[in-house]
Amino acid sequence: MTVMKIAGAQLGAIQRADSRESVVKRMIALLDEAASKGADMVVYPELALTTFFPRWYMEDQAEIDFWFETEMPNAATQPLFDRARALNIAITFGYAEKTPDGHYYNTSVVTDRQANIVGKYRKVHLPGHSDYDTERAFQHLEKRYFEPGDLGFNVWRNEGVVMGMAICNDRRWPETFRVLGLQGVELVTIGYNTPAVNSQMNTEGLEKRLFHSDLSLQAGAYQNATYVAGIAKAGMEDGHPLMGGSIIVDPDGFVLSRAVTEADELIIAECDFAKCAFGKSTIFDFERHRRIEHYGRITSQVGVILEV
Ligand code: CDT
Repeated sequence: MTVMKIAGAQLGAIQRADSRESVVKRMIALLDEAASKGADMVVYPELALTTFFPRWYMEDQAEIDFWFETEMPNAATQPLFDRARALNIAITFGYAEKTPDGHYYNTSVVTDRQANIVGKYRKVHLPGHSDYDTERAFQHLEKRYFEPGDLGFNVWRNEGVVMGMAICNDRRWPETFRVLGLQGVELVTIGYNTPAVNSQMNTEGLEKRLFHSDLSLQAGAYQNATYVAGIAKAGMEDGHPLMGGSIIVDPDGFVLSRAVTEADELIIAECDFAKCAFGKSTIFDFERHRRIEHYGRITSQVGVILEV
């Protein structure tokens, strides 16, 4: 039975001019803090190395490529991997990936405690739009800069725990968690960059945004009897506010640890993965209770078909 101390390393704002090297220094400071608190694993946000660049409309491919990593680890991130290995701490973080054959993904990787990359995930649910949208208060151009992930939702047995990854908007889709749940997932790590305001509804406040994040993460944890770590990049970034609200959730859906700032902040929770077994063998024993004969629409239909 595995018990791990899981830390969430919320990052405060990263400005457009901030270098990868300066961000990695902040990530290492949080890693050192996590080590001092006995953490076994640290979870960082989506697109952790740079500002949330999809808020900026760009046409020049060279300008776009600046935000992407062509290898991982690379010169800027090697110190993070080196420190994680020295501290014997597993890590997971997100970055923009450009593949050797020219594909662009919103990606995350997870390492073991020796800093070997053992898993990679490419974001499936890309929110936002592809072209400049004059109706929005600000842009969210993930559909412009990324392709939908081609790897699916996978799990890895890492350090004795069945781990899966998802990224930001994925957390709002129950399909994400269920596909991982069907592979016995015990820890889902999810980095995010969520604007604190809705670009299409200026009356929607922070309270509702935080509630929807909690609701999604807690429901995903409970309904699949898994721990979930949802970790933000937060704060006033390039003049645009990102919400905080990083949480670690247990398999009953309860929040074990919550960030209280919108800055660099470490949260930590002891996770006893034996606690996943009860829900997985009772109310969410999928083998006994799921009725797939009634779920066909989930994979055969995308949008709503109104038949009444
Ligand atoms: N990064 C990311 O996926 N953010 C989205 C914003 C949705 S509004 C276009 C999220 O779901 O938090």
